[in-house]
Amino acid sequence: MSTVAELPAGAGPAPAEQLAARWEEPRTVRAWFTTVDHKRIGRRYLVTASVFFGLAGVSAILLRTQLAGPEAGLLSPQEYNQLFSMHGTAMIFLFATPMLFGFGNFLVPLMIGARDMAFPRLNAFGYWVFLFAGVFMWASLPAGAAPNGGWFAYVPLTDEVNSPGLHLDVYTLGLLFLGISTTAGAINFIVTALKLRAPGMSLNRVPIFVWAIVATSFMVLFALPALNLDNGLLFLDRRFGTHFFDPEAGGNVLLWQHLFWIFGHPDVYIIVMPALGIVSAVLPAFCRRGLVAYPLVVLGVVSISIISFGVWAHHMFATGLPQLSLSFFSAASSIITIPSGLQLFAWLTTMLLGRLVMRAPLLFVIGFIVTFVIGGFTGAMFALTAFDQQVTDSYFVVAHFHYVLFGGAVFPILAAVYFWLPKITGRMFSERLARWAFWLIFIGMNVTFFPMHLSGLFGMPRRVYTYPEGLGWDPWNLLATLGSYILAVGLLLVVVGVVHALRRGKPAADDPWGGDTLEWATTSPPAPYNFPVLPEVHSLHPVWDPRTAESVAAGAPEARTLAEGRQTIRTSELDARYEQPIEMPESSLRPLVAATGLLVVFGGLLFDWYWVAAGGGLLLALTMVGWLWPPAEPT
Ligand code: HEM
Ligand SMILES: [Cu+2]
Repeated sequence: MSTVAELPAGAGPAPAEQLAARWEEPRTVRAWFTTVDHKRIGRRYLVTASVFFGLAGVSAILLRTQLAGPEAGLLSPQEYNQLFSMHGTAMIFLFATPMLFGFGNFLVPLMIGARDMAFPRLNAFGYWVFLFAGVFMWASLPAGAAPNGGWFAYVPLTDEVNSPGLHLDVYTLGLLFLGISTTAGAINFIVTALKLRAPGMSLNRVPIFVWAIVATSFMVLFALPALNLDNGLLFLDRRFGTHFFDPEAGGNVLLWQHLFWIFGHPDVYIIVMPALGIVSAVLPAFCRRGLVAYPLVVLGVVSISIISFGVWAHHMFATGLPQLSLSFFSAASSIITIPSGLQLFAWLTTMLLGRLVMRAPLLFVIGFIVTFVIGGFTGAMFALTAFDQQVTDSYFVVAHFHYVLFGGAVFPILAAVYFWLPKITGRMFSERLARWAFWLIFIGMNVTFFPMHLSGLFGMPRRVYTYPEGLGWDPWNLLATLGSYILAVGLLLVVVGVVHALRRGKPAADDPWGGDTLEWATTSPPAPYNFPVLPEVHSLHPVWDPRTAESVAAGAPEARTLAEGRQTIRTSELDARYEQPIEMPESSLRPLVAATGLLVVFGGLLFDWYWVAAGGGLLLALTMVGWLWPPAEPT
């Protein structure tokens, strides 16, 4: 395996200094607000999403404490409703996707050998919008006005008659606000991955993680409009008396559910897909071989992203759909196990054929495989309509989706935290702390969620703030609550491990795991310009290929050093043939100002201050004019 320390030397000191002058940011407060560096923005996504995870986790601990025994009085029904709704909404929208987008942000430009995302200012804008939308939603909780209709907010429960107050307006507006960030991020990923790949990185040499982020981004672009439409219509119904969801006036209640799940089912894969991409990135490094069946795995990724748009009604089996629809959606839902199984077998075979190096990231990947398979198994049970109708809205469902989401997202995310921590921070972590964290999380997770299968089969409905004694649910609930405490300790140990690494960690090598993708071909942490010389790619495993090191050695052409300006290379979409250098924007305050304008818009809408909202819109519009104004001719 090539060590990569010698890579920067190739450029010689002069270009490296020139590059630093063009890319480095001063350490000032202003620079903190104006940065467009994808690595800083990626880190911020990771930290912010982790904080939201913490808040949603504390909410969950409160829920579990309330449910530890029958007839407990820790939380009122109103508080319970807000807490479980915020827990679910935040875990899905404010943690899982932003966290994975954070890794995408940090890693995609590095993995494809570019100097930044295609639209760096849009990237910064996306982060600020995410931050503001998250604060917008969480701030409603201490105010007693948090969403309280569950994470999928079904009408008529959530219309203005049945749910007065601001609760659901925070939900609809908060998600519309956040959706702007997610959409911007998705467009940015797609353009970046299609146009900025290093010369020679043809589509069949794109790392699986990048494939996964791109597939996810396409899914976001097709799925999110359905959710936005839903929330827009509900906002109009509640605020302006339209009747989209009101059957008495010719509206349709099920319309909400259809639109929600046309978004909602693909969203499960929007969360899980990048996580699967993480697994495919981590495994090769610890199996000491490339991933088995790369083309099939890519095929799996792409076909999941398509099929998952055709299964949404499996969330609506209990609503009285016609028999033909039931059969269709039941069959379609079963089919999706094929591409998922394909990936599973590719990982297992990679492990069987490789030489396993048991380090913390691999442990989390194995934890993922075990839990995700259990979640997938109960999922296949739900695909059968008859079974679904027995357990719908019971704790069996809560058990199932936590196996899928905790198993399918949190374990891979933790694998990613440990795997890329050395690259992101330049520090190694304590393996011992990481192992303790793994075992506590793995055991805690199973002790929390496995018993819910049983309480569910014994008839316990979800979303109840308490239950009477003697229904056979008590021991399982107590066990689940104890499990959640173990889990919490394990998760805290992850935080301790990261802080410990930052304070005490040994400096990390450029490629501590022997990874095969280009982020390992630069320093840990990477310089602001990522690569002194943009590499040329000749295979699927560029870092294992000596030709990559040659391509950046002394004498590399100026066309790939680009030290003259703030530039990166544009290449063709399919074959990544060299097209031309493109100029990248400087840091700017406009993304933050534009996001602030949006915050004012949504705040104004929330409180009925429409003039304030209009003022925010004006600020946004003026900022955009300045943003899009053609730059002065270079001198
Ligand atoms: C950190 C450990 C976690 C614990 C202890 C936990 C616990 C809970 C509990 C007690 C409920 C409420 C059940 C009810 O009353 O019906 C719940 C609901 C939910 N959880 Fe979690 N959870 C955790 C992690 C996660 C994660 C990582 C995700 C997703 C990425 C997630 C997504 C959800 C969703 C979507 C709901 C449904 C909310 C609703 O009914 O509208 N949870 N969880
Ligand atoms: Cu689904």
